[in-house]
Amino acid sequence: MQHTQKNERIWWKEGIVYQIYPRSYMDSNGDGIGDLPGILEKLDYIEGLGVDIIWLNPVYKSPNADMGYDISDYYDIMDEFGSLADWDKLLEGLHRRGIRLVMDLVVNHTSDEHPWFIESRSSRDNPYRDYYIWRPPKGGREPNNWESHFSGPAWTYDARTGEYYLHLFDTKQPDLNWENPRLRSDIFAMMRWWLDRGIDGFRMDTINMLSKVPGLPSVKPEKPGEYRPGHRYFMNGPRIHEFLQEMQEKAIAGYDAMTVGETSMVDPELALQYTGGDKPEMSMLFQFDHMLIDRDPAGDRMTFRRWGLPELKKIIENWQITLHGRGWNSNYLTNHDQPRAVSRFGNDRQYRVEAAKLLAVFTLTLEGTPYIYQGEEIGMTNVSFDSIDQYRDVDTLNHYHCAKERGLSDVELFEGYRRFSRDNARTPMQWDRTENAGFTSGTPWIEVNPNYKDINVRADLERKDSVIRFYRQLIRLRKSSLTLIYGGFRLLDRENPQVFAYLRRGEDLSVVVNNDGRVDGDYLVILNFSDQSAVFRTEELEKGLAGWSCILGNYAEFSEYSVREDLRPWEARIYGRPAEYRQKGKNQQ
Ligand code: TEU
Ligand code: CA
Repeated sequence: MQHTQKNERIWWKEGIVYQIYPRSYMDSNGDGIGDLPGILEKLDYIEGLGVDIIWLNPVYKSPNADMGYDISDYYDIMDEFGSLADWDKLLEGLHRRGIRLVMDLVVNHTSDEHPWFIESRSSRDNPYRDYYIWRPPKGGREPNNWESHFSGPAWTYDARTGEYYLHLFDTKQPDLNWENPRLRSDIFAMMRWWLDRGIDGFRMDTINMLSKVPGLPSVKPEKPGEYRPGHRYFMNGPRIHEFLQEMQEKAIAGYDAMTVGETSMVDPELALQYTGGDKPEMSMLFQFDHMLIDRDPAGDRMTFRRWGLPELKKIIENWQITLHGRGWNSNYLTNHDQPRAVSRFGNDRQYRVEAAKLLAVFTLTLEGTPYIYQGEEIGMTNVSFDSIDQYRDVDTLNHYHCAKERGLSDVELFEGYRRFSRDNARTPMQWDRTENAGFTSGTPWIEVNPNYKDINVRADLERKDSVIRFYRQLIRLRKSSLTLIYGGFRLLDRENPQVFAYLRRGEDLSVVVNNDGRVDGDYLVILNFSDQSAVFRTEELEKGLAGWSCILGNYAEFSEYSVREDLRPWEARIYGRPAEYRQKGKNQQ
């Protein structure tokens, strides 16, 4: 059923996802922390957006070393967020509105406060010892030279049993040992427990890191005291396909559920194996190529690199074309780990509103499931903190402490954090212009972006050129069109450094459509990704317009039948033409 995937119309291909980071969405009780009752208060708002699926970041019991990605009980809700009863109400409220719920699945690691780890570390012969990855010291040091994603060594020594445990992330996030069949079956049982409770799928955290190369080799060349990313020894590791197929078989099969894997270091060919093979291992995945476009490969995760629009086009084209009809894309420009989209890919000053809308057009007119991250729908921006005390994210804090040891100055470090810190996306949702943006009546766990008086849901709705209303319009347009969801993608004017333009073609849908008399037309999307006006010419339109007319644009005035005038800064236009014109065009040729 859900995993014959190829060529089939399925709800998770046609749905639009809205991601909620609960800690920062809405605080209902004044403790400064967003919570489930807070989300419940906003259900009408969410429904009003027209989205179909909610992805909720982790809400399980957690000491919050990594904001919920360190789970101490998979079967309960963290105290700050509420109770299981609140969660049931949320699910019920969403389902009543026809909105599905996808939960985060964090199974590469647990918290060190999870009972399994407490048992595991208690003695070498504890039955849970093998749920985690323990190794004896090597020459008095770590078992290998892998570096944690959050800086420093990926191993922590535990004096009680005289061994090290592996943690690819924080020291409070020990990696689970997926080689152990008992661990796997406990995880699958937990997944079924949530599915039986009524959820509609999982977003699978760092899912392609589960299988580590046996022997856990060091990265060469080794230098004492130096730690290096061990990616080649655990990304898409030797047993990953086997583990994921087993997961589909033992946890997902039999449920009408979607899965989206968070998979960095995956190219489109590998994505086909994950999402489109004979035994699909997930419905779709998050690829990272466009998330790396502005990072310096010679630097670290906080170092910027200049990039040009043709690079972005190449990445998107590669994914659109390779997966068409063979796998399934997901389209996102930001999430809780990434900078705000409008600050990163757009303009968050003079043209903020135009750029936010342009990026909306981009996300919602590609093939693949679109993801909207909370606040993106009003064009929220990065935050400009200037003291390390204002940051909360373990990733930024660890980076800071390690960099300070190496003698780097605050000035250079903060430039990186203002651009790349994950806290940029984690400042509270901006609801209105009252104190703390209407997020909390108490002290927020992380400061509200000081621009909340101008940028907030209420103010946006009051504007004539509202970003949010533009999103709603676009969402309606997307849902009304099989071409926008399933149509073929053709890049135009590849080298144009300012304009990203493409066709979505109804004649090559990636799915077989029942003959219900609906024939869908074509779309032409033209996006000026720059602060200057731009020229764009295409034969498609030059040839006497051939039925094209402009159906949506992000400037108040646009001329319906022409692209002959220049595009204004960050201008986005969608042209459409009915299927008959395509047929006519063909007959004439
Ligand atoms: O992120 C995994 C991941 O690869 C991140 O380290 C990402 O590359 C980085 O944040 C970009 O700066 C997932 C979760 O989304 C993240 O919030 C967790 O911290 C992490 O897993 C550990 O569970
Ligand atoms: Ca609260």
